[in-house]
Amino acid sequence: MLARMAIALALFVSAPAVAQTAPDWSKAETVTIGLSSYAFTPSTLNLRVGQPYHLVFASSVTKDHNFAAPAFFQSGIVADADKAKVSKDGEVEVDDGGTVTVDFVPEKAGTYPFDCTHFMHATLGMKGTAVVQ
Ligand SMILES: [Cu+2]
Repeated sequence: MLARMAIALALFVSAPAVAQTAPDWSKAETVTIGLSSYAFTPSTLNLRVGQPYHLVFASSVTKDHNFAAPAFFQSGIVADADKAKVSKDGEVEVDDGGTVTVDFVPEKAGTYPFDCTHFMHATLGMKGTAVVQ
C-alpha cells in the first residue's frame, strides 16, 4: 500500500518536467537592436530556430519608439519574466531613450517583418525583417 502510494507520488512529481522543456536561458545569445529616429539598427536580424536570445532594444534618442512584431513573437517563446513587456499586439514599447530586454526563443523558421507603429515612423524608415532559419 505504502509502496504503491510512493510510486503514484513519484509519477505525479515527475510528470510536469517530462511534459515541458523550459528554454535554457543560460545559453542565450545577446542581440542588440538599436532604435533611433527613424531606423532600426540592424534592420535585418538573422536568428536560428531553437536558440534562446537575450533581445536588447536600446534607444539612442529621447523619443518614444516601439518594436512591433506580432507574428515574430507568436512564433516562439517569450520568457515568463518578460511576458509583460510584449503587448498582446506583439509590441515592445521603448520609451524616451530607454532600454528594454526580452528573452525569446524562435521556434518556427520564417521571415517576420517588424516596424515601429508610432505615427509615420515606419514610413520614415523604422522597419525591418527578422529572418529565422
Ligand atoms: Cu518609432
